[in-house]
Amino acid sequence: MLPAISDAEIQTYRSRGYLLLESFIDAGWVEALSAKTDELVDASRVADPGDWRFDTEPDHASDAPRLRRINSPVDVDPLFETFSLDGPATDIAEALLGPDVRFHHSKLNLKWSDGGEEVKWHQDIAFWPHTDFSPLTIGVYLRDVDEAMGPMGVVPGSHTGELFDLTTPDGAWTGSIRDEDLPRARTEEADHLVGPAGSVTVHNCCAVHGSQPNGSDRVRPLLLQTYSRADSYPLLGVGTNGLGTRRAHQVVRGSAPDHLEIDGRRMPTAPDWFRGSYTSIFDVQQRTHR
Ligand SMILES: O=C(O)CCC(=O)C(=O)O
Repeated sequence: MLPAISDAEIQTYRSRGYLLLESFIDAGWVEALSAKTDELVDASRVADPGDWRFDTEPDHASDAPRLRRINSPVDVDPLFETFSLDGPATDIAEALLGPDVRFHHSKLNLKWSDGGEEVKWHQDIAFWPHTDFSPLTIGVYLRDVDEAMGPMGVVPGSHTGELFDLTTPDGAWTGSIRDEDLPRARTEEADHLVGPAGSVTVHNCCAVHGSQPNGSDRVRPLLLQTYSRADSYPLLGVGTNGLGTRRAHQVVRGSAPDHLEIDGRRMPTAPDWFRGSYTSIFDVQQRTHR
């Protein structure tokens, strides 16, 4: 199969740490994903407060929904599951990371009209440390997105630069780069990625990125899915936004490695125990043949 994106695009991702692929996803997919998103927004009107699927703004109401995010869409509907685990987004991940690719998590950031909240400058790797820096996030705009809508902004080349603390000086987690560090993060150089519905953003886990509030009268749905190389492991199982579901961490292209190299030593990998296959050392040792 031909790679989903060109060699030049792959080189651009490697050197700049991000990509914009305008109008990349075909209209059929965009319409289907968008219709499903509308259905879920309707479901949020009558959902119980605290429904795990929805992250809402404080003034969300049944007659005037204001969603920040739909959590883990792959666990919410099979359409999102196919798109992220064996669809066009997986194809892009394979072109950039392949042949062996692991899925980490997904989310659908709505950024509602008339003031949908900003995402402050940050680097994703601090939220979910991995054993390498291969993780990347692929975003798909489900509507046309312009500058006024708080598009994804990424600082070119920041993926190979300083890794910033996302805490206060006394160590409290803020999830954003400290104000005094922002000049070093060169955020004024950010490229704000706009494009028609179906446009794709890709950013590396170390790239400094963020987005402004949505000042327009249109919602800005951005479907985000994160992948890594299959031999990259999330540390402490953290970072699927608290949802360590069956789908998280699965290998979606190629196969899982049977060995890893750590500190220059080759060691065997363990099965994916989080899938529920672990019983106990007694059980597994007595059950298996030598
Ligand atoms: O939705 C956005 O504009 C940025 C999202 C983001 O950076 C994140 O959720 O980590």
